[in-house]
Amino acid sequence: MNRPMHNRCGIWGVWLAAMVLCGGCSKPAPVVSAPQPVVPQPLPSWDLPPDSPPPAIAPFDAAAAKTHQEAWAKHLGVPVEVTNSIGIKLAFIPAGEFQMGSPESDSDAYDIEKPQHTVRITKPFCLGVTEVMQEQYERVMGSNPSKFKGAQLPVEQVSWEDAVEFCRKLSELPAERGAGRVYRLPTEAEWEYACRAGSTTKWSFGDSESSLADYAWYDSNAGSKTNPVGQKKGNAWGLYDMHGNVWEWCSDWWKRDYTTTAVSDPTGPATGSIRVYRGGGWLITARFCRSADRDGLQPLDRGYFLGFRVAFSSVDQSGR
Ligand SMILES: [Ca+2]
Repeated sequence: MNRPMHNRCGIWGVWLAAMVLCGGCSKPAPVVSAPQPVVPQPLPSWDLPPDSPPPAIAPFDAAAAKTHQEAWAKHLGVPVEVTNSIGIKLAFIPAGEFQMGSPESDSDAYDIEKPQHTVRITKPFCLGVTEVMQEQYERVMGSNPSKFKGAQLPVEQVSWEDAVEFCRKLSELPAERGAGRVYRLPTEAEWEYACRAGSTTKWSFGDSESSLADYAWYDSNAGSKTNPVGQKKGNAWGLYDMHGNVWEWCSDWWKRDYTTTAVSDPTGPATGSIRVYRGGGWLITARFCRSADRDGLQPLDRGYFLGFRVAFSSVDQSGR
């Protein structure tokens, strides 16, 4: 196993080292700076066709999340949930806006989650309702690198490069080409937007850790292993295991500091040496399973805590 490089160091680095996943933290501890005031930088008004549904602008509750999802799917002539040719289910995620990162008021948040800033997702997309399962990975790639074996367990010990190659090969399957679905990893912003589903709390269901076991496999209930995907409660957009089970690669290069400026459809830095992963996992505490939690590893690193889910940009079948 390659040695993970991580970006939060401190407790996390020491803890990972204790798990024998890491020979120690090779990056210097981050310099803790005084919180900077967030200066609101509004985006221009939404420029949507007159017949478009309203964007899903957080905060909104679970009922409104479903309403936004269904209205946009109907508008574009696509299903709210689609099952692809190898059984991967993907949920439609509408266009919208949210506050990315953590507020200063969250005592669990790290500096790398700040400043909280406005992010607009202008392009609807579809996101796997679960992490990619081992049976799906093996069908496409012809191999299964996972430490914990099981057809419906999430694949792990996959590098970022492996995950991207899976997306490429999946996109080339005749049925997927015919459907016009080009798979990719979600951007970090898409991932958090989809995870929050309108929520502004630490986790998508609220701020109380006492409910996390209903939604996530983490150190308190996972039994020191991964668990079959989709067994816990989903979020308002029908996504499962966004908190816990395995961490999930995102497409972005790592950037330590967020912008204070509102941004549309951010894709991360143009270059870098570390890729982002999100969502917490089976071996970690609740704090690291929060919606805004983030970290990164080198693109060829692998770990039995790290998998992925796939996305594709929404295919408009409305003829517009
Ligand atoms: Ca997960």
